[in-house]
Amino acid sequence: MKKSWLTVLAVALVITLVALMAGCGGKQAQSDKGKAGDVKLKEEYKLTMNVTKETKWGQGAVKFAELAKEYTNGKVNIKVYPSAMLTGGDQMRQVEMVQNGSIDFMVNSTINIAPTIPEFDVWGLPFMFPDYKAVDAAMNSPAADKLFKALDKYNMVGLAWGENGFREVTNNKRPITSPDDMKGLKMRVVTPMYIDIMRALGANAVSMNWGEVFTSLQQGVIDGQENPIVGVIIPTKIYEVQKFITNWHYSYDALAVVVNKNTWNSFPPEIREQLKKAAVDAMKWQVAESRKGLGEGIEFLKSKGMTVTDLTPQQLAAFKQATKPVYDKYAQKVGPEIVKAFEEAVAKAAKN
Ligand code: X2X
Repeated sequence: MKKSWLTVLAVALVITLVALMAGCGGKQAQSDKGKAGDVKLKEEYKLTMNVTKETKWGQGAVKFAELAKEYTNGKVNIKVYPSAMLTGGDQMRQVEMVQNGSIDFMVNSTINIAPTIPEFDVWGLPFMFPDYKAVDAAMNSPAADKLFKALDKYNMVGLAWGENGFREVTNNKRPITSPDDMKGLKMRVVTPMYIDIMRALGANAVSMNWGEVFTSLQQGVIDGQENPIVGVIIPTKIYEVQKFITNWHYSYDALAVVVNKNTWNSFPPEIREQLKKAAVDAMKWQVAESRKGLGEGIEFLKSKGMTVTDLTPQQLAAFKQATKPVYDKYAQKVGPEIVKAFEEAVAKAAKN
């Protein structure tokens, strides 16, 4: 009698345990399924950028896609579309497409964003940043967050900052050491602020999509262009069609990883966190990469027959002075509060 009671008890215990375990497992499976069900993840998320995957910018975008996949355990699959191919090469339209959700993500230069969101011109204001220290101070300060707040009004979310780099000027006519040397040169630029800068220096500004630049330089339709050395000029072989380069650091070009707000809101918090981390980690790597090998890069350009010109502080001052009215004009468009926050970050960096 005693024995059978014990047996019944043991059997009941086992049944209870099995039921409990099954219950737990069931719940676990259910919650996993629930998550996947809520997410309604797309098979593929589109990411646009203006350049090829060989550029430092392009490598950063590829890295972001890789880390996004890794950190979300394969749930978020981002496909990188280079050379503004989703907008038929129209580099400025990429912003509009991310804004309206036709494209989910972009890793874009602030230059291409500024015509839509004027605040973004703050990065490129002529001679705003003397060096990387000043750039980093601004990038890691609440000043930069103000720009991501501006994105919100345009149905987009900013995830991280990257770097296209300091833009240096190349041309086929002569070495540039003073604003006078710029007179009459047909210079390809992208946006109104850069057109104004080139005009202030006496150059003939031509607005043109990046995709047409190499051939236009080759055919002599334009005399020159401006872009970062390590990030763009070397990987896109601009040295093959340009003879002179001047390191004038006249304008800094940041990159932003941006996502359409509806796409962003469709992700559960856990995935948002993972994607944010993927963007921050990828861009940290990208910024370091785009600063590597400048010395060797300059030697390489020389070996390819380019004349490389460095400027004295006095020579630089002449360019700064000539472009000051453009700085003031676009500081107004950016908005005094953001410009002040950036200037303060730069000033603080100079003191440290
Ligand atoms: O068009 C350019 O010069 C480039 C590649 O730097 C940008 O997209 C801003």
